[in-house]
Amino acid sequence: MIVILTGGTGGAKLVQGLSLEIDPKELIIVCNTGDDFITYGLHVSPDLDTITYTLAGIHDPSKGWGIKDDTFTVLEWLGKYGGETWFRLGDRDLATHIRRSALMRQGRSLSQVTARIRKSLGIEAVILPMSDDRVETRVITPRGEISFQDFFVKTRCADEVEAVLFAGVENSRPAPGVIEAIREANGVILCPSNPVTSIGPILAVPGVRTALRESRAPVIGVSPIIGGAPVSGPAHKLMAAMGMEVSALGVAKAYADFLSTLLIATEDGNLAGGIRELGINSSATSIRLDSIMDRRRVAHEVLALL
Ligand code: FO1
Repeated sequence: MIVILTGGTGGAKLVQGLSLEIDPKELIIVCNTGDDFITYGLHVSPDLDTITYTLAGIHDPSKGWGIKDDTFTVLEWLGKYGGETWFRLGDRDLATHIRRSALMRQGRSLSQVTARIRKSLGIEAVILPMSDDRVETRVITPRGEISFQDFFVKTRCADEVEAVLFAGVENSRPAPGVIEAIREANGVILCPSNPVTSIGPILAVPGVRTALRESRAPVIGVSPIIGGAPVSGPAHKLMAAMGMEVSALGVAKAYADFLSTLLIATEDGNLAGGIRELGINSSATSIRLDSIMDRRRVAHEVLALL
């Protein structure tokens, strides 16, 4: 059994490759929920949904989020009534949010609802939120504290970042099954997701980091940084704001207390010595995940390292 820790868009590419290289029944995927927010009274869980849609084969590969061929009629009409439209919720995607929110209002937990949705879509891999408790990633900017979606989507990462915090994390508990999965795993994989806002919140849930440190299974990471620049998204801005070096070495340092091996880009091969000094092995290869073939190949290499 393999446990995968992931965020949304970047991580989903490796998750897709892994699901094609190994029996999906052997995968337990733990997703970041720090990006979750409420809009129009609906609970939006972007990373859970990106992983779910990817494994169901209904994701939109061009946008990296949402459902392929979705339409935006409801959003258009909300706009006509003066509603906010900066967060592009598609019509089909809205069905997920309506169903999730209705079940949660009836008292179901986020992990129970996530299980129902993935089973409805025929997904065999287990998908778990990092926590059933509300943890909210907040970005501290010169104009004040804003939500992650406000930073990421509404203002397109334009704000200067002073710090990032995970509101509510201290009192959160790992979702049922998360710690047990890490303890019993034959291997743990950290996707090439943003170390601050995708993997960071998962590691901040009390008990998760300790379980990784104590795990007897190898923990393999794939670097989200190639040659000093993130493969996608604002990782550089967020890592720099948190005092991290924006490189595969910086990523290795962030995970140094539990990582066995970091898969890095061929062009970052010169960082292997520094990573080695942290007590972490590294393996340099092409880690771009653009095509399905790339995703399968990198997944295969990660599984071989395990
Ligand atoms: N990302 C955007 O850049 N613009 C959007 O309008 C947008 C809508 C959206 C709707 C549903 C969903 O599940 C995700 C959505 N995302 C959108 C992606 C998402 O918010 C981010 O990629 C993640 O939070 C970062 O992992």
